[in-house]
Amino acid sequence: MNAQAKPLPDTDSLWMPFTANRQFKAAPRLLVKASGMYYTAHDGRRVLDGTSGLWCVNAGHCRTEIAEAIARQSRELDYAPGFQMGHPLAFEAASRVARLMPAGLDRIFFTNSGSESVDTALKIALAYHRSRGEGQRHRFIGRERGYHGVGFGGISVGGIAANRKPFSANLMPGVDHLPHTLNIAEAGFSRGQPTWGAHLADELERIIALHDASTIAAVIVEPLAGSTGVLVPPRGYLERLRAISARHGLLLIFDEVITGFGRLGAATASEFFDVKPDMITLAKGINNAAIPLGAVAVNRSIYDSVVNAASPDSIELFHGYTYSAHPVAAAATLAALDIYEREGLFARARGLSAHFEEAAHRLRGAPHVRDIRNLGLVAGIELEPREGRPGGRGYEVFLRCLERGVLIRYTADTLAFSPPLIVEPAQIEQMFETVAEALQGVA
Ligand code: PXG
Repeated sequence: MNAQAKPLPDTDSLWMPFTANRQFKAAPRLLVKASGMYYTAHDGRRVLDGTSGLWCVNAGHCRTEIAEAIARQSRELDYAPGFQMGHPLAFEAASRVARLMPAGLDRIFFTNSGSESVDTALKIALAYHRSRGEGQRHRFIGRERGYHGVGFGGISVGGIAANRKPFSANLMPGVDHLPHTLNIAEAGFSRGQPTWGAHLADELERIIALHDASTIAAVIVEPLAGSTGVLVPPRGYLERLRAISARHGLLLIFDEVITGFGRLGAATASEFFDVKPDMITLAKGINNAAIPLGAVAVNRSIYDSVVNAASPDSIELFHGYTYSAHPVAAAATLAALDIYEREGLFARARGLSAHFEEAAHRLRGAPHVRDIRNLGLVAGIELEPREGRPGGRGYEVFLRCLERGVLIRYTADTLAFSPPLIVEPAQIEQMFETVAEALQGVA
Protein backbone atom coordinates (compact mmCIF):
# COMPACT_ATOMS: atom_id res chain seq x y z
CA MET A 1 0.00 0.00 0.00
CA ASN A 2 1.31 3.43 -0.80
CA ALA A 3 0.74 6.65 1.15
CA GLN A 4 -2.68 7.32 -0.41
CA ALA A 5 -4.01 3.84 0.32
CA LYS A 6 -7.44 3.62 1.92
CA PRO A 7 -8.31 0.90 4.44
CA LEU A 8 -10.41 -1.91 3.00
CA PRO A 9 -14.02 -2.14 4.21
CA ASP A 10 -15.53 -5.29 5.69
CA THR A 11 -16.66 -7.17 2.58
CA ASP A 12 -18.87 -9.84 4.20
CA SER A 13 -22.35 -8.33 3.90
CA LEU A 14 -22.41 -7.36 0.26
CA TRP A 15 -23.59 -10.06 -2.16
CA MET A 16 -21.88 -8.80 -5.27
CA PRO A 17 -23.64 -8.97 -8.66
CA PHE A 18 -22.13 -11.05 -11.49
CA THR A 19 -19.01 -11.59 -9.39
CA ALA A 20 -17.09 -14.59 -8.07
CA ASN A 21 -17.75 -13.41 -4.51
CA ARG A 22 -15.26 -15.67 -2.70
CA GLN A 23 -12.49 -15.04 -5.19
CA PHE A 24 -13.11 -11.30 -5.09
CA LYS A 25 -13.31 -11.05 -1.32
CA ALA A 26 -10.04 -12.94 -0.97
CA ALA A 27 -8.33 -10.12 -2.89
CA PRO A 28 -10.69 -7.14 -3.31
CA ARG A 29 -10.26 -4.66 -6.14
CA LEU A 30 -11.81 -1.36 -5.16
CA LEU A 31 -12.15 1.91 -6.99
CA VAL A 32 -12.48 4.96 -4.79
CA LYS A 33 -12.42 7.99 -7.07
CA ALA A 34 -12.70 8.94 -10.71
CA SER A 35 -12.06 11.86 -12.99
CA GLY A 36 -12.15 12.07 -16.79
CA MET A 37 -10.46 8.97 -18.22
CA TYR A 38 -9.14 7.68 -14.90
CA TYR A 39 -10.16 5.81 -11.80
CA THR A 40 -8.18 5.88 -8.58
CA ALA A 41 -7.91 2.45 -6.96
CA HIS A 42 -8.01 1.96 -3.18
CA ASP A 43 -4.23 1.59 -3.11
CA GLY A 44 -3.88 5.03 -4.67
CA ARG A 45 -2.97 3.88 -8.19
CA ARG A 46 -4.42 5.63 -11.23
CA VAL A 47 -6.22 3.29 -13.59
CA LEU A 48 -7.10 4.19 -17.19
CA ASP A 49 -10.75 3.36 -17.80
CA GLY A 50 -10.82 1.27 -20.96
CA THR A 51 -14.45 0.26 -20.46
CA SER A 52 -16.36 3.47 -19.56
CA GLY A 53 -17.24 1.78 -16.28
CA LEU A 54 -19.59 -0.85 -17.70
CA TRP A 55 -20.06 0.69 -21.16
CA CYS A 56 -21.81 3.68 -19.66
CA VAL A 57 -19.64 6.67 -18.71
CA ASN A 58 -19.47 7.99 -22.26
CA ALA A 59 -18.43 11.56 -21.42
CA GLY A 60 -15.78 10.53 -18.89
CA HIS A 61 -16.01 10.53 -15.13
CA CYS A 62 -17.29 13.04 -12.58
CA ARG A 63 -18.31 15.70 -15.04
CA THR A 64 -18.88 18.88 -13.06
CA GLU A 65 -21.99 19.99 -14.96
CA ILE A 66 -23.73 16.68 -14.24
CA ALA A 67 -22.70 16.66 -10.58
CA GLU A 68 -23.98 20.22 -10.19
CA ALA A 69 -27.28 19.47 -11.95
CA ILE A 70 -27.80 16.53 -9.60
CA ALA A 71 -27.00 18.61 -6.51
CA ARG A 72 -29.25 21.48 -7.64
CA GLN A 73 -32.16 19.20 -8.46
CA SER A 74 -31.88 17.30 -5.17
CA ARG A 75 -32.33 20.57 -3.33
CA GLU A 76 -35.13 21.93 -5.52
CA LEU A 77 -37.41 18.93 -6.14
CA ASP A 78 -36.02 15.67 -4.81
CA TYR A 79 -38.90 13.48 -5.89
CA ALA A 80 -42.30 13.82 -7.47
CA PRO A 81 -44.78 11.03 -8.21
CA GLY A 82 -44.88 10.10 -11.86
CA PHE A 83 -48.29 8.45 -11.86
CA GLN A 84 -51.14 10.89 -12.55
CA MET A 85 -48.70 13.69 -11.62
CA GLY A 86 -45.68 15.07 -13.40
CA HIS A 87 -42.79 17.49 -13.19
CA PRO A 88 -41.35 19.61 -16.00
CA LEU A 89 -37.95 17.93 -16.25
CA ALA A 90 -39.55 14.57 -17.08
CA PHE A 91 -41.13 16.10 -20.18
CA GLU A 92 -38.01 18.07 -21.05
CA ALA A 93 -35.78 15.01 -20.74
CA ALA A 94 -38.19 13.00 -22.94
CA SER A 95 -38.16 15.70 -25.63
CA ARG A 96 -34.37 15.87 -25.56
CA VAL A 97 -33.93 12.09 -25.78
CA ALA A 98 -36.54 11.96 -28.57
CA ARG A 99 -34.55 14.46 -30.63
CA LEU A 100 -31.62 12.05 -30.72
CA MET A 101 -33.71 9.11 -31.90
CA PRO A 102 -34.48 8.15 -35.51
CA ALA A 103 -37.43 10.10 -36.97
CA GLY A 104 -40.73 8.95 -35.51
CA LEU A 105 -39.32 7.21 -32.42
CA ASP A 106 -40.26 10.18 -30.32
CA ARG A 107 -42.41 8.74 -27.54
CA ILE A 108 -40.26 8.02 -24.50
CA PHE A 109 -41.08 5.75 -21.55
CA PHE A 110 -38.64 6.10 -18.63
CA THR A 111 -37.31 3.19 -16.54
CA ASN A 112 -34.37 2.79 -14.15
CA SER A 113 -32.15 0.35 -16.00
CA GLY A 114 -31.54 -1.50 -19.22
CA SER A 115 -33.25 -4.60 -17.84
CA GLU A 116 -36.39 -2.61 -17.10
CA SER A 117 -36.24 -0.97 -20.52
CA VAL A 118 -36.21 -4.39 -22.18
CA ASP A 119 -39.14 -5.74 -20.15
CA THR A 120 -41.01 -2.48 -20.81
CA ALA A 121 -40.45 -2.77 -24.57
CA LEU A 122 -41.70 -6.37 -24.58
CA LYS A 123 -44.85 -5.31 -22.72
CA ILE A 124 -45.42 -2.38 -25.07
CA ALA A 125 -45.15 -4.77 -28.03
CA LEU A 126 -47.91 -6.96 -26.55
CA ALA A 127 -50.05 -3.94 -25.68
CA TYR A 128 -49.65 -2.59 -29.21
CA HIS A 129 -50.82 -5.76 -30.94
CA ARG A 130 -53.70 -6.10 -28.49
CA SER A 131 -54.74 -2.51 -29.16
CA ARG A 132 -55.07 -3.41 -32.83
CA GLY A 133 -57.12 -6.52 -32.16
CA GLU A 134 -54.13 -8.83 -32.66
CA GLY A 135 -53.77 -10.05 -29.09
CA GLN A 136 -52.83 -13.49 -30.39
CA ARG A 137 -49.40 -12.10 -31.32
CA HIS A 138 -47.72 -13.16 -28.10
CA ARG A 139 -44.43 -14.75 -29.14
CA PHE A 140 -41.02 -13.11 -29.07
CA ILE A 141 -37.89 -13.87 -31.01
CA GLY A 142 -34.49 -13.11 -29.52
CA ARG A 143 -31.05 -14.32 -30.56
CA GLU A 144 -28.45 -16.74 -29.24
CA ARG A 145 -25.81 -14.92 -27.18
CA GLY A 146 -28.08 -11.86 -26.86
CA TYR A 147 -27.91 -9.95 -23.57
CA HIS A 148 -31.06 -8.10 -22.62
CA GLY A 149 -30.57 -7.67 -18.91
CA VAL A 150 -31.71 -9.87 -16.08
CA GLY A 151 -35.51 -9.50 -15.79
CA PHE A 152 -37.50 -12.64 -16.59
CA GLY A 153 -38.45 -11.09 -19.94
CA GLY A 154 -34.86 -10.16 -20.69
CA ILE A 155 -33.35 -13.56 -19.86
CA SER A 156 -36.12 -15.29 -21.83
CA VAL A 157 -35.40 -13.41 -25.05
CA GLY A 158 -31.70 -13.32 -24.15
CA GLY A 159 -29.34 -16.03 -25.25
CA ILE A 160 -26.66 -16.22 -22.57
CA ALA A 161 -26.88 -19.81 -21.35
CA ALA A 162 -25.42 -19.18 -17.88
CA ASN A 163 -27.97 -16.42 -17.23
CA ARG A 164 -30.88 -18.68 -18.22
CA LYS A 165 -29.96 -22.09 -16.86
CA PRO A 166 -30.76 -21.65 -13.14
CA PHE A 167 -34.13 -20.14 -14.01
CA SER A 168 -34.96 -22.26 -17.01
CA ALA A 169 -38.15 -23.76 -15.60
CA ASN A 170 -39.68 -20.31 -15.26
CA LEU A 171 -38.68 -18.46 -18.40
CA MET A 172 -41.37 -16.75 -20.48
CA PRO A 173 -43.11 -19.20 -22.78
CA GLY A 174 -43.36 -18.61 -26.50
CA VAL A 175 -39.81 -17.44 -27.17
CA ASP A 176 -37.59 -18.60 -30.01
CA HIS A 177 -34.06 -17.56 -30.91
CA LEU A 178 -32.21 -16.59 -34.07
CA PRO A 179 -28.69 -17.97 -34.48
CA HIS A 180 -25.91 -15.63 -33.39
CA THR A 181 -23.72 -14.13 -36.08
CA LEU A 182 -20.20 -15.02 -34.98
CA ASN A 183 -18.21 -17.24 -37.32
CA ILE A 184 -14.46 -16.90 -36.89
CA ALA A 185 -13.68 -19.35 -39.71
CA GLU A 186 -15.60 -17.22 -42.21
CA ALA A 187 -15.13 -13.74 -40.81
CA GLY A 188 -12.22 -13.77 -38.33
CA PHE A 189 -10.25 -10.53 -37.95
CA SER A 190 -12.83 -8.52 -39.89
CA ARG A 191 -12.27 -4.80 -39.59
CA GLY A 192 -15.62 -3.26 -38.85
CA GLN A 193 -18.65 -5.09 -40.23
CA PRO A 194 -17.93 -8.58 -41.58
CA THR A 195 -18.88 -9.10 -45.21
CA TRP A 196 -19.97 -12.67 -44.44
CA GLY A 197 -23.22 -13.51 -42.65
CA ALA A 198 -26.13 -11.38 -43.88
CA HIS A 199 -27.92 -14.61 -44.83
CA LEU A 200 -28.24 -15.50 -41.13
CA ALA A 201 -31.08 -12.97 -40.96
CA ASP A 202 -33.07 -15.27 -43.25
CA GLU A 203 -33.40 -17.64 -40.30
CA LEU A 204 -36.10 -15.25 -39.16
CA GLU A 205 -38.20 -16.38 -42.12
CA ARG A 206 -37.83 -20.00 -40.98
CA ILE A 207 -38.86 -19.21 -37.41
CA ILE A 208 -41.82 -17.20 -38.66
CA ALA A 209 -42.88 -20.06 -40.92
CA LEU A 210 -42.67 -22.45 -37.98
CA HIS A 211 -44.92 -20.46 -35.65
CA ASP A 212 -46.94 -18.44 -38.17
CA ALA A 213 -46.47 -14.68 -38.29
CA SER A 214 -49.86 -14.10 -36.71
CA THR A 215 -48.54 -15.42 -33.37
CA ILE A 216 -45.37 -13.32 -33.19
CA ALA A 217 -45.22 -9.94 -31.46
CA ALA A 218 -41.64 -8.80 -31.87
CA VAL A 219 -38.00 -9.55 -32.59
CA ILE A 220 -35.37 -8.13 -30.26
CA VAL A 221 -31.64 -7.93 -30.96
CA GLU A 222 -28.66 -5.84 -29.96
CA PRO A 223 -27.57 -4.16 -33.21
CA LEU A 224 -24.01 -4.78 -31.98
CA ALA A 225 -23.88 -7.38 -29.21
CA GLY A 226 -21.60 -6.15 -26.42
CA SER A 227 -21.67 -8.28 -23.29
CA THR A 228 -21.37 -11.59 -25.05
CA GLY A 229 -17.99 -10.61 -26.45
CA VAL A 230 -18.49 -7.95 -29.15
CA LEU A 231 -20.38 -9.41 -32.10
CA VAL A 232 -20.48 -6.94 -34.97
CA PRO A 233 -23.46 -7.34 -37.32
CA PRO A 234 -22.55 -8.60 -40.79
CA ARG A 235 -23.10 -6.11 -43.61
CA GLY A 236 -26.73 -6.18 -44.69
CA TYR A 237 -27.88 -8.34 -41.76
CA LEU A 238 -29.84 -5.70 -39.83
CA GLU A 239 -31.40 -4.44 -43.06
CA ARG A 240 -32.72 -7.95 -43.75
CA LEU A 241 -34.11 -8.32 -40.24
CA ARG A 242 -35.87 -5.01 -40.76
CA ALA A 243 -37.38 -6.05 -44.09
CA ILE A 244 -38.54 -9.47 -42.87
CA SER A 245 -40.10 -8.07 -39.67
CA ALA A 246 -41.96 -5.42 -41.62
CA ARG A 247 -43.21 -7.93 -44.17
CA HIS A 248 -44.79 -10.04 -41.43
CA GLY A 249 -46.06 -7.30 -39.13
CA LEU A 250 -43.57 -8.03 -36.34
CA LEU A 251 -42.15 -5.17 -34.34
CA LEU A 252 -38.37 -4.85 -34.43
CA ILE A 253 -36.75 -3.81 -31.16
CA PHE A 254 -33.11 -2.72 -31.05
CA ASP A 255 -31.56 -3.04 -27.63
CA GLU A 256 -29.23 -0.03 -27.62
CA VAL A 257 -28.40 -0.01 -23.93
CA ILE A 258 -24.72 -0.14 -24.93
CA THR A 259 -24.79 1.37 -28.41
CA GLY A 260 -26.99 4.37 -27.56
CA PHE A 261 -25.41 7.77 -26.99
CA GLY A 262 -22.38 7.70 -29.19
CA ARG A 263 -20.64 4.37 -28.77
CA LEU A 264 -20.50 3.74 -32.54
CA GLY A 265 -20.00 7.38 -33.49
CA ALA A 266 -23.65 8.35 -33.88
CA ALA A 267 -26.43 9.00 -31.38
CA THR A 268 -27.75 5.48 -31.96
CA ALA A 269 -26.68 2.33 -33.78
CA SER A 270 -29.92 2.71 -35.72
CA GLU A 271 -28.62 5.99 -37.11
CA PHE A 272 -25.16 4.54 -37.66
CA PHE A 273 -26.48 1.56 -39.66
CA ASP A 274 -29.38 3.55 -41.13
CA VAL A 275 -31.87 0.89 -40.07
CA LYS A 276 -34.92 2.08 -38.20
CA PRO A 277 -36.48 -0.26 -35.63
CA ASP A 278 -39.90 0.24 -34.05
CA MET A 279 -38.53 0.61 -30.53
CA ILE A 280 -35.13 1.29 -29.00
CA THR A 281 -34.18 0.36 -25.44
CA LEU A 282 -31.76 2.73 -23.71
CA ALA A 283 -29.95 3.20 -20.36
CA LYS A 284 -26.29 3.64 -19.35
CA GLY A 285 -25.01 6.58 -21.45
CA ILE A 286 -28.39 8.31 -21.29
CA ASN A 287 -27.04 10.36 -18.38
CA ASN A 288 -23.43 9.25 -18.38
CA ALA A 289 -24.40 6.65 -15.73
CA ALA A 290 -24.34 9.35 -13.09
CA ILE A 291 -27.57 8.02 -11.60
CA PRO A 292 -29.80 5.09 -12.64
CA LEU A 293 -32.06 5.79 -15.61
CA GLY A 294 -33.28 3.87 -18.62
CA ALA A 295 -35.78 4.56 -21.38
CA VAL A 296 -37.65 3.05 -24.29
CA ALA A 297 -38.00 5.15 -27.43
CA VAL A 298 -41.20 4.11 -29.15
CA ASN A 299 -42.53 4.87 -32.60
CA ARG A 300 -45.30 7.44 -32.31
CA SER A 301 -47.73 5.17 -34.17
CA ILE A 302 -47.32 2.51 -31.46
CA TYR A 303 -48.00 5.07 -28.74
CA ASP A 304 -51.02 6.37 -30.64
CA SER A 305 -52.45 2.91 -31.14
CA VAL A 306 -52.14 1.93 -27.46
CA VAL A 307 -53.29 5.28 -26.11
CA ASN A 308 -56.20 5.73 -28.49
CA ALA A 309 -57.52 2.24 -27.87
CA ALA A 310 -58.46 3.16 -24.30
CA SER A 311 -61.23 5.50 -23.27
CA PRO A 312 -59.92 9.05 -22.70
CA ASP A 313 -60.16 8.91 -18.91
CA SER A 314 -58.60 5.50 -18.36
CA ILE A 315 -54.98 4.44 -17.91
CA GLU A 316 -53.84 3.02 -21.23
CA LEU A 317 -50.77 1.00 -20.16
CA PHE A 318 -50.72 -0.65 -16.76
CA HIS A 319 -46.99 -0.33 -16.32
CA GLY A 320 -44.49 2.06 -14.71
CA TYR A 321 -41.95 2.47 -11.92
CA THR A 322 -41.91 4.61 -8.76
CA TYR A 323 -38.77 6.20 -10.15
CA SER A 324 -39.78 6.53 -13.82
CA ALA A 325 -38.34 9.93 -14.82
CA HIS A 326 -37.01 10.61 -11.31
CA PRO A 327 -36.33 14.37 -11.22
CA VAL A 328 -32.66 13.96 -10.28
CA ALA A 329 -32.07 11.37 -13.02
CA ALA A 330 -33.87 13.62 -15.52
CA ALA A 331 -31.68 16.59 -14.49
CA ALA A 332 -28.58 14.45 -14.94
CA THR A 333 -29.81 13.44 -18.41
CA LEU A 334 -30.25 17.03 -19.55
CA ALA A 335 -26.76 17.86 -18.31
CA ALA A 336 -25.21 14.80 -19.97
CA LEU A 337 -26.96 15.42 -23.30
CA ASP A 338 -25.71 19.03 -23.15
CA ILE A 339 -22.14 17.77 -22.78
CA TYR A 340 -22.48 15.26 -25.62
CA GLU A 341 -23.80 18.01 -27.86
CA ARG A 342 -21.49 20.84 -26.81
CA GLU A 343 -18.36 18.71 -27.06
CA GLY A 344 -19.51 16.87 -30.21
CA LEU A 345 -18.63 13.58 -28.54
CA PHE A 346 -20.50 11.31 -30.96
CA ALA A 347 -18.59 12.82 -33.90
CA ARG A 348 -15.41 12.59 -31.84
CA ALA A 349 -15.98 8.84 -31.41
CA ARG A 350 -16.50 8.53 -35.16
CA GLY A 351 -13.28 10.41 -35.81
CA LEU A 352 -11.27 8.18 -33.46
CA SER A 353 -12.67 4.89 -34.69
CA ALA A 354 -10.13 4.31 -37.49
CA HIS A 355 -7.22 4.74 -35.09
CA PHE A 356 -8.98 2.56 -32.52
CA GLU A 357 -9.45 -0.16 -35.14
CA GLU A 358 -5.82 0.05 -36.20
CA ALA A 359 -4.55 -0.16 -32.61
CA ALA A 360 -6.81 -3.12 -31.80
CA HIS A 361 -5.86 -5.10 -34.90
CA ARG A 362 -2.16 -4.65 -34.18
CA LEU A 363 -2.66 -7.44 -31.64
CA ARG A 364 -3.21 -9.94 -34.42
CA GLY A 365 -0.47 -12.52 -34.00
CA ALA A 366 0.00 -11.83 -30.26
CA PRO A 367 -0.03 -14.97 -28.08
CA HIS A 368 -3.42 -16.73 -27.79
CA VAL A 369 -5.30 -14.20 -29.98
CA ARG A 370 -8.02 -16.02 -31.94
CA ASP A 371 -10.01 -13.12 -33.34
CA ILE A 372 -10.29 -9.34 -33.19
CA ARG A 373 -13.59 -7.54 -33.81
CA ASN A 374 -14.36 -3.82 -33.73
CA LEU A 375 -16.74 -1.04 -34.64
CA GLY A 376 -16.88 2.58 -33.49
CA LEU A 377 -15.24 2.74 -30.07
CA VAL A 378 -15.86 -0.92 -29.31
CA ALA A 379 -13.38 -3.73 -29.74
CA GLY A 380 -13.25 -7.36 -28.69
CA ILE A 381 -10.17 -9.56 -28.63
CA GLU A 382 -11.03 -13.23 -28.38
CA LEU A 383 -8.40 -15.50 -26.88
CA GLU A 384 -8.05 -19.26 -27.23
CA PRO A 385 -9.57 -20.75 -24.09
CA ARG A 386 -7.47 -22.93 -21.86
CA GLU A 387 -8.15 -26.63 -22.17
CA GLY A 388 -10.99 -27.48 -19.77
CA ARG A 389 -10.92 -24.05 -18.09
CA PRO A 390 -12.78 -21.52 -20.23
CA GLY A 391 -12.55 -17.97 -18.93
CA GLY A 392 -9.31 -18.52 -17.01
CA ARG A 393 -7.10 -16.85 -19.55
CA GLY A 394 -9.44 -13.86 -19.95
CA TYR A 395 -9.46 -13.33 -16.20
CA GLU A 396 -5.69 -13.49 -15.96
CA VAL A 397 -5.22 -10.92 -18.73
CA PHE A 398 -7.80 -8.67 -17.06
CA LEU A 399 -5.81 -8.86 -13.79
CA ARG A 400 -2.49 -8.26 -15.48
CA CYS A 401 -3.85 -5.19 -17.27
CA LEU A 402 -5.25 -3.87 -14.01
CA GLU A 403 -1.84 -4.30 -12.36
CA ARG A 404 -0.44 -2.26 -15.23
CA GLY A 405 -2.99 0.50 -14.70
CA VAL A 406 -5.60 -0.25 -17.39
CA LEU A 407 -9.15 -1.42 -16.73
CA ILE A 408 -10.54 -3.70 -19.41
CA ARG A 409 -13.56 -6.02 -19.34
CA TYR A 410 -13.58 -9.71 -20.07
CA THR A 411 -16.40 -12.11 -20.84
CA ALA A 412 -15.10 -15.65 -20.70
CA ASP A 413 -12.01 -15.39 -22.91
CA THR A 414 -13.00 -12.33 -24.89
CA LEU A 415 -11.49 -9.03 -23.80
CA ALA A 416 -13.74 -6.02 -24.40
CA PHE A 417 -12.77 -2.38 -24.87
CA SER A 418 -15.15 0.58 -24.83
CA PRO A 419 -13.41 3.70 -23.51
CA PRO A 420 -15.16 7.00 -22.80
CA LEU A 421 -15.63 9.02 -25.98
CA ILE A 422 -13.19 11.63 -24.61
CA VAL A 423 -10.32 9.14 -24.94
CA GLU A 424 -7.09 10.58 -26.39
CA PRO A 425 -5.17 8.76 -29.15
CA ALA A 426 -2.24 8.17 -26.78
CA GLN A 427 -4.58 6.50 -24.31
CA ILE A 428 -5.88 4.21 -27.06
CA GLU A 429 -2.27 3.19 -27.69
CA GLN A 430 -1.71 2.65 -23.99
CA MET A 431 -4.76 0.39 -23.70
CA PHE A 432 -3.77 -1.98 -26.47
CA GLU A 433 -0.02 -1.88 -25.72
CA THR A 434 -0.81 -2.87 -22.16
CA VAL A 435 -2.83 -5.82 -23.40
CA ALA A 436 0.01 -6.82 -25.75
CA GLU A 437 2.42 -6.72 -22.81
CA ALA A 438 0.05 -8.59 -20.55
CA LEU A 439 -0.42 -11.34 -23.14
CA GLN A 440 3.33 -11.95 -23.37
CA GLY A 441 3.51 -13.50 -19.93
CA VAL A 442 0.25 -15.45 -19.99
CA ALA A 443 0.34 -19.22 -20.22
N1 PXG B 1 -29.34 -4.66 -22.67
C1 PXG B 1 -28.07 -4.62 -23.06
C2 PXG B 1 -27.74 -4.66 -24.51
C3 PXG B 1 -27.05 -4.50 -22.11
O1 PXG B 1 -25.78 -4.47 -22.50
C4 PXG B 1 -28.76 -4.51 -20.40
C5 PXG B 1 -29.70 -4.61 -21.39
C6 PXG B 1 -29.21 -4.46 -18.98
O2 PXG B 1 -28.98 -3.22 -18.41
P1 PXG B 1 -28.96 -3.06 -16.81
O3 PXG B 1 -28.92 -1.57 -16.66
O4 PXG B 1 -30.20 -3.66 -16.29
O5 PXG B 1 -27.71 -3.73 -16.33
C7 PXG B 1 -27.40 -4.44 -20.76
C8 PXG B 1 -26.37 -4.34 -19.67
C9 PXG B 1 -20.55 -6.23 -19.67
C10 PXG B 1 -21.81 -5.74 -19.01
O6 PXG B 1 -19.52 -6.19 -19.09
C11 PXG B 1 -22.85 -5.34 -19.80
C12 PXG B 1 -24.03 -4.91 -19.22
C13 PXG B 1 -24.16 -4.87 -17.85
C14 PXG B 1 -23.08 -5.26 -17.06
C15 PXG B 1 -21.90 -5.69 -17.64
O7 PXG B 1 -20.58 -6.63 -20.82
N2 PXG B 1 -25.05 -4.56 -20.06
